[in-house]
Order: sequence, then C-alpha cells, then structure tokens
Amino acid sequence: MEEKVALITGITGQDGAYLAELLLNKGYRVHGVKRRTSLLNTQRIDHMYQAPHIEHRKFILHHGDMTDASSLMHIVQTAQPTEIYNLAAQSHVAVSFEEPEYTANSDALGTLRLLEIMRSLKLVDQVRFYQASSSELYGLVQEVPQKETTPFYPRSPYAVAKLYAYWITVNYREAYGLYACNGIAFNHESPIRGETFVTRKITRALTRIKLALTANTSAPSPQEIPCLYLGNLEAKRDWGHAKDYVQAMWLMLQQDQPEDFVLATGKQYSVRAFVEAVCQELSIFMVWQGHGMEEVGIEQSTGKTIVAVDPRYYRLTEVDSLQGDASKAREKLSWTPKISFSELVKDMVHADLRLAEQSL
Ligand code: NDP
Ligand code: GDR
Repeated sequence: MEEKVALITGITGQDGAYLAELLLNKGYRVHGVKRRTSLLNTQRIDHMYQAPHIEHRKFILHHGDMTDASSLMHIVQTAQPTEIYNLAAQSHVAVSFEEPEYTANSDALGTLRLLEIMRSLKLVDQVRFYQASSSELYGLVQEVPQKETTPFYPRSPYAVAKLYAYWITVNYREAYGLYACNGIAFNHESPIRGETFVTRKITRALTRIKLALTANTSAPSPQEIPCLYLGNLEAKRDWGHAKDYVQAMWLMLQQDQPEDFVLATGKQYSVRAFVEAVCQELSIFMVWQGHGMEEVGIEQSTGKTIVAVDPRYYRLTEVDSLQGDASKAREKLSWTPKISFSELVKDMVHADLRLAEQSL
C-alpha cells in the first residue's frame, strides 16, 4: 500500500503536536512547518524528533512561514504530501486586535497561499486539505446551538481572517474540485494548551496558588500567595479536549466526499464555572464577593484574594456564548468527543500541578 504522507502547518502548536502523534501512530510520514524563533519552540513535539541523519525518517520538520509563499512552495514540493492539515495561525483572539494585519496575512492569506500552491503544482487531484476553521466565525450568535448552516458574524480581526480562510477553502473545492474541508472547531484545550488562553491561564495560576497555600499553612503569610487576574467571567464556551478534535480532523480527510463539519461537545460552561471546577479539583475553598469589575474570589482559610477581575482582559467586541451542535460529525464521521469537561479539568490541573511542583 502507498505510504500516506501528511504535511502539518502549525505542528509546534497544541493541535499540531497531537495530530502528528496520531498520524505517526497510524503509520504516516509526517512533515511539519515550523517557524524560526530565537528560542526553541518545539517543546510539544520534541518526543517525536528524529535527527536528520536517520534514514527513512517518519518525522521531518521544515522551516517556513504562512506569510512566505516561496517557503511553503518549497516544502510542498519536497514533502509531496497526500494530506495537508493547515493548523498554523496567529490563533489568539485578543492579540488579533493588536496585530490585525499580521493576523490577516498569516490566517487568511496564508490559507490562500497553500491552496494556490496546490493549484499551481497541479496537485488538486492528489492532495486532501483540512482547514482549521473556528467557532469564532459565529461570533455574535444567530442561532443556538450553532451548526454548519448557522450564519456567521465574526467579532474580531482573527475571526474575520478565519472567515476568509473558510470561504476560500470552500471556493477551491467548488472551483477546482479539490478535496478540501473546514473543521469548524469549538474551543479545545489540554495540558499543552498555550499559556495565555483562559483555561490554561486558570490551571497554571490556581495550581501555583494551591502550592503557595499549602506552603503557608504552618506560618501563614498571605502576601506570598499570588492572584489570578481575569477578564469577562461570564463568557461561555463549549470546551472539549484537543485529543478528541485531532481525531475528527483526520476522519474528515478519509471520507468519500469533502464536507465541512462542526466539531463540538454540545455542552457549555462559563469562565467562572471553569475557575470553580479547578478550585474544586484542587480543594481550594474560594467564595466570590462583590460585583462586576469589583468582583473577587476570596480563599477562605487565609482571607486572601486569589482571583480578581482586570478590565485589560476584556475584549472590545466579545463573543459571549458559544455552544455547538456536532450532529453531522456524529452521523457522518461517527465522531463524538470522549473526554468530558471534568476529565479535561482533571487532566489540565494535574499536569500543571506537576509543573508547578517541578518549578519550586
Ligand atoms: P496554537 O496557537 O497552539 O498553534 C498555532 C501554530 O501556528 C503554532 O505552531 C505556531 O507556531 C504556528 N504559526 C503561527 N503563525 C504562523 C506563521 N505565520 N507561519 C507558520 N506557523 C505559524 O493553536 P492551536 O493548536 O490551538 O490551534 C490550531 C489551529 O486551529 C489554529 O489555526 C487555530 O486558529 C485553530 N482553532 C483552534 C481552536 C482551539 O480551541 N484550539 C478552535 C478552533 C480553531 P509557533 O509555535 O512558532 O508560535
Ligand atoms: P477564545 O479563547 O477567544 O474563545 O479563542 P480564550 O481562551 O482566549 O478566551 C475564551 C473566553 O474567556 C474570556 N476570558 C479570557 N480570555 C483570556 N485569554 N484571558 C483572560 O484573562 C480571560 N478572561 C476572560 C475571553 O474574553 C473569552 O470570552 C480560542 C482560540 O483557540 C481560537 O484560536 C479558537 O478559534 C477559538 O478558541 C475557538
């Protein structure tokens, strides 16, 4: 049987790392695009690394950038992939307000660059393409829960860039017959989630707070206990585990026909509920006090404020509430997320607790 070859952009990110692992286990040769950075950025994939002198390597990294068509062209020509997973993106919604042009260049035009390379190299019949689309497309939601037919209303430069990427993927499928699919993925997290996304920010901070509280029980000196600053506590998200979502990405490229799919758990929790779930898992006894911007979370044994609201983390245009309906993925791909919200919280909390202990 012919060897399957995958090219993953964004391989150094959360999803890229899990997807690479999944595909290597399935016997794929995996090529990944990584950016040159002044410090190493391969922590999530180092366990898969194979040195360049190894013959018939299964895991190969290439320097490249979504804003640099010539690097992408060279990588596609070298790797000769049968499947391309386009996961690279400036993926932080809040940062996209600060870097809107760069976000558009990498997330929107970057996708076009890959598609154009497939077209100009006459690969449209040989390569299957996955585009990492996002529930952020729904933004100001027009229907609850959101499914494939729900109208889009993006609310950030990130979401607008992803809207372009969504439609240009559809267009290349319709115009050139490319096997191309959008996975409209709702939030998915894990112990290797980027540290500035809200779930990981919460698990990192509260595990450190837990250790500080434990260290302080004999001689309480509450000033040493750090505080977690958050923005909108009422925002609601449909949070799943990244391991489940990369499975769906692969399934989408194994079908007879290319289609777009919502990937979601169907369950919704607020940022506040996530904080409470993490406190519960860590046996931190916290009560909320005050309202709005003045609201704080007080740790009961020390009376210390361990959670506070900082308006700097509020978004100019917020996405208040997302909840997906993944019935189509369930019916056509037989995909359902297996990892529950409480298992996700446990997984993240215990991984961050280990890291916090190591950093002491
Ligand atoms: P991450 O932010 O963890 O990873 C993004 C990856 O893209 C990193 O490897 C990053 O490299 C790379 N990257 C960023 N800019 C460029 C560029 N200009 N050229 C080349 N590579 C670049 O994101 P996730 O793994 O969480 O998400 C994967 C994809 O799925 C993204 O496109 C995201 O927008 C989308 N998505 C994610 C969801 C989620 O909940 N996780 C939900 C819906 C969509 P580096 O390591 O050097 O920064
Ligand atoms: P999101 O994820 O914007 O949904 O994008 P994020 O975790 O950044 O925010 C989720 C919600 O939490 C609120 N929030 C905070 N967010 C951050 N980052 N930091 C805070 O301190 C904070 N306090 C409250 C936010 O306002 C928001 O409502 C993620 C990314 O992975 C995208 O790439 C992906 O497309 C979408 O999920 C689906």
